[in-house]
Amino acid sequence: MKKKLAVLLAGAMVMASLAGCGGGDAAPAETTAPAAEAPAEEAPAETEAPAEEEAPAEEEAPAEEEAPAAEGGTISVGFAQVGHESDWRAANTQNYQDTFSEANGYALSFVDADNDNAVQLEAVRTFIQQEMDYICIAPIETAGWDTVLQEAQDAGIPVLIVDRSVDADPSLYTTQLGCDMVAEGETAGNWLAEYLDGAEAKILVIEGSVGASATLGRTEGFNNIAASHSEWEILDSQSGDFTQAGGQEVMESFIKSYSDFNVVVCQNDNEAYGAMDAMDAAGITYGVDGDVIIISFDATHDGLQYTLDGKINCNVECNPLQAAFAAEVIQKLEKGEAVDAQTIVKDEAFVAPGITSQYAVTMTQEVLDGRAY
Ligand code: GYE
Repeated sequence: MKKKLAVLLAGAMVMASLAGCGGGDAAPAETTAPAAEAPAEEAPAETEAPAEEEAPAEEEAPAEEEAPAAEGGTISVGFAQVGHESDWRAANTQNYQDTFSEANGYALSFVDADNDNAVQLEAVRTFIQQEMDYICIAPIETAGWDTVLQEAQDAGIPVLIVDRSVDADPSLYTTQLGCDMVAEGETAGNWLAEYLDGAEAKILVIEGSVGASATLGRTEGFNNIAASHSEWEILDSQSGDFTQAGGQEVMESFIKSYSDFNVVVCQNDNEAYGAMDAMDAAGITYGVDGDVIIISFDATHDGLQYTLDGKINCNVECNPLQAAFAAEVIQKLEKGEAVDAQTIVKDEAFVAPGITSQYAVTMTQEVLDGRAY
């Protein structure tokens, strides 16, 4: 089914939802942001904003299997993915491919941009030319999106900004969904403050890819907490590009430059694996029984295994299973329903056995067994 729909961006609905992941908890958030109205062939009569619900305790995440298009046709979706830099990304890609399957009524065109902005922009322009019904973009960087988003809007194609965010005017896209990266950074900082309990910290940060909202947000959040700890010193902060090789390389250079540090913050699990390799090679001990505290992000299966083993002290989750939320948005738009401007996929944090925290769940084998990615 190929239909050109007018995207109506006027009538602002004021609601954003906080969607649960992991365990599937979900609760509408208070956040207010203008939302795009559902595309419709004719202007819908003033759509009533859904009533702001009380936070339901246990709302299920949207079902993985979405019904095919209302009119029985196939819905074409172009997905411009960041790349394949991490385990998180591999799980996210797999989840989109499983959810936007032919069996579920979709024709998914998938482009792996290999962390190259130009390739990603080109992919989106190709999707516009191909008159996709919907375009999903997991933006490599926050900057540089205005022109192409305007082109998509002019072509009447709804755009979902997924996983990461952009700094473009929200009226240029239909919705954004993903984890709250600033909150993740703050969780890491709050946990460290609780764990150190006033002790000094000499901190090295292995950041993610330059200009990515995941990097900017996690850095900002951690720094928000560090700002109120004069006993903490951030010695250095360098990009490891969200890869294991990048994490290892940055850690090797940190080890050459700094002889006195006791905290390494890795902005994803793969970087943490590289950093651990570099510390192993240099004879530096880490984790609950070591000299260096390791904080990581993502909480993928292997990252949680290291947390359970006490090698990573604290691992802040970012759930990659987000495609069901995108499918839910598309199904609503297909039915002419209004959608939320933003969906925040909820995170948890996990700490090694022996640590108890108000900010994180203590790892157990059971938690690890429940982690599919
Ligand atoms: O943390 C990292 C991936 O954008 C949240 O990108 C995502 C990040 C994730 O490469 O592993």
